[in-house]
Parts: sequence; structure tokens; C-alpha cells
Amino acid sequence: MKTPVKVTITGAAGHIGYALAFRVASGAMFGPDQPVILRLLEIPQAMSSVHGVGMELEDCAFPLLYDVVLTDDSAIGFRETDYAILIGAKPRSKGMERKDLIEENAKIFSAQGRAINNYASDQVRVLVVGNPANTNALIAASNAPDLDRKQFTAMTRLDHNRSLGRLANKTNTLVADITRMTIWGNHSMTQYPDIGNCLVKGTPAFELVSRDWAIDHFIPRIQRRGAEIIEARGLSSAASAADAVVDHVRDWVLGTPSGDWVSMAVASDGSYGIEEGVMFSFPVTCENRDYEIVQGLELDEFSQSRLMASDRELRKERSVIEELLPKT
Ligand code: NAX
Repeated sequence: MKTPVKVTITGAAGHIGYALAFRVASGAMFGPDQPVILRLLEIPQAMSSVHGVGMELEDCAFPLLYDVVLTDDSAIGFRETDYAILIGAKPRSKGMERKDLIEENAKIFSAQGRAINNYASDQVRVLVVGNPANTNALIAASNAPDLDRKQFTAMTRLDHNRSLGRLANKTNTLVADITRMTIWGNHSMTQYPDIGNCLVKGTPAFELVSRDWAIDHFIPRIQRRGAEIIEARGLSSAASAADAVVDHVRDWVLGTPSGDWVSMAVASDGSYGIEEGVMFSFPVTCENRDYEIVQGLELDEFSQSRLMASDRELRKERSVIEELLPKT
């Protein structure tokens, strides 16, 4: 058996954390021969609830689960961790402006960035899920000066998977028949789900669906899918979000299939004219816990304008928390 990997999940008593912990413990994330140690990090008010999660994990008797640590202390939660999955975030309360939401979360994620810098493995890989995910990832990475920016990512995989599901449904194919889906930009209403490079059983998607369908139906549906789920369930996406976390980390670690890519929000290196440093969702290929932004894709005027709109929004979000970013 391999040495166990340590996985920290913040907000583990919440909806997504609860759906995720069991899948990680079952081996869905790292494979059937990789033991795991879970560190479930919560706020003091949720410790009773997270103890219940710990009890249920014990009751599952997962052979791959070597240990579970329940804590509200980030020094313990992130100690030597290999993977930090940051889900816990301050939700938007009634009357709260988006600016206030960004500022409140910036405090949480700057503290967690510092804790990861100080306590985690120097090879840690970080995935930010809590919203506003891209900007939270930016502030966490900025507060971890000893780590590489490439160790920090934010999640747009749920949007990516939603897009695969929708296109498969429309073309009456299987999601496994579709490659090269891309989500560009922010995990927000400005995200750009792009099927311009998609192949469906090897055929360009735009030979099977019209551009009008993409613009008038597909893009807005993906952008509003979260609200659609809330309307139907009365609760926000949880199982599908946890599933997207599993997919994101699994592909980052084990690699993307040849000829395909996935969407991850990562620090821009200036590719496609996006402001350097902002956490922007790009098509990426992964290998050995590393990623590369796919280069050289052709973007028409429509696509360019969508990317720029999301870039503008991310710069604006960054300007809200500029003062909280450590000076370099
Ligand atoms: P819940 O409110 O059910 O759970 C959040 C949990 O985080 C709670 O148990 C809370 O006690 C804990 N928490 C809060 N602050 C914490 C801190 N400083 N340290 C540790 N734990 C803390 O929310 P849930 O439905 O699980 O959603 C969690 C976050 O994911 C939200 O910000 C949500 O907006 C975001 N999402 C992001 C998605 C993405 O694709 N990037 C999609 C799903 C989801 O909307």
C-alpha cells in the first residue's frame, strides 16, 4: 500500500463538504490503492455537526480511510497536508452587497492562505470552491509567499461538467463522446462556456448545433444553472459540486486524457490577453500534479468579448481586496 495522502476539507459540515468527504474516503479521488487521511476543518459553531460527519465516516468502515481529524484549528487542519480543499466560506446574507461579500471572504481566505503557507506540505495543491472562488483563490495564493502560484486553483469544473451534460443532451450523445469543452473566466454570470472547440464523436460541435442555440440557450442556461437547481431543490448544488471537486483534483493529480482538456481557474500568465495574475478559468491539460494552459486556440470576436468581460469583472473584484493583498 502507498503512503496515505492528507486531504484537508474546510467547511466539511456543510452541504458540499458532507457530500465530498465520503467520496474522498471511498477512493473516488485518488484511486483504489491510495489510502487517505482526512482533516475536516470547521468553525467552532459547527464542530458538533462535523463530529457527526466523523462518526458516519467511521460507520462506513472505508478500507482506504486511515484516519480522520476533526478540528477548528487551522494549524492542525492544514499541518503537512497534501491537498487543501477550501469550501467553507461566508454566505451572502440578506442586504449584503457583493463588495461586502468579497471583503468578508477575503479575510477568511487570506488567513487560510497564511496557514497553508506555514503548515501545509511545501508541495500542497489547493482547490478553492467557496465563493467568490476565483478571487478567494487569488487572495489565498497571495498570502502564501513560499508557495508557487501554480499550487493554487479555483473550481469551474462544475460549470464544465454542466456544459458537457447539456451538449450531450442536445446532440443525443454521451458525455464520454464529447471532448475539448472549455469554461473561460470567472465562476460567475460572466463565465463563458465555449463549445467552439468541442468535438462530438470527433465532429465539431458547430456542425451539429447552431451558433444561435449556443448564444441564446446554451450559454445562459449554464450561467444560470446554479439558480435553476436552487429553484428546483430549494437548496444549492451539493452532490454535483462535490463530484466536480473529485474530478478537478483527480485530473490534476492523475492527468487528463490525451487529446482532451479540462477547465480550471488558475493564475493567468497573460495567455489570451488576460491580465496576468488574476485567477481565470482556462482550458488546461494536467500531468503529475501540474497543469499547462492550452495555447493557440482561435477565438472569434464574440469569444474575445466574452473573455474580456470576465477579465474586467475579475480585475474589479481584485480592486475591492487590493488593500488586503500583501505588498510585494
Ligand atoms: P454551506 O453553508 O452548506 O457550508 C459551508 C460550511 O463552511 C459551513 O459548515 C460553515 O460552518 C463552514 N465555514 C464557514 N466559514 C468557515 C471557515 N472560515 N473555516 C472553515 N469552515 C467554514 O455551503 P455549501 O453549500 O457547502 O457551499 C460552500 C461554498 O461553495 C459556498 O461559498 C458556495 O457559494 C460555493 N460553491 C461554489 C461552487 C463552484 O463551482 N466554485 C459551486 C457550488 C457552491 O455554490
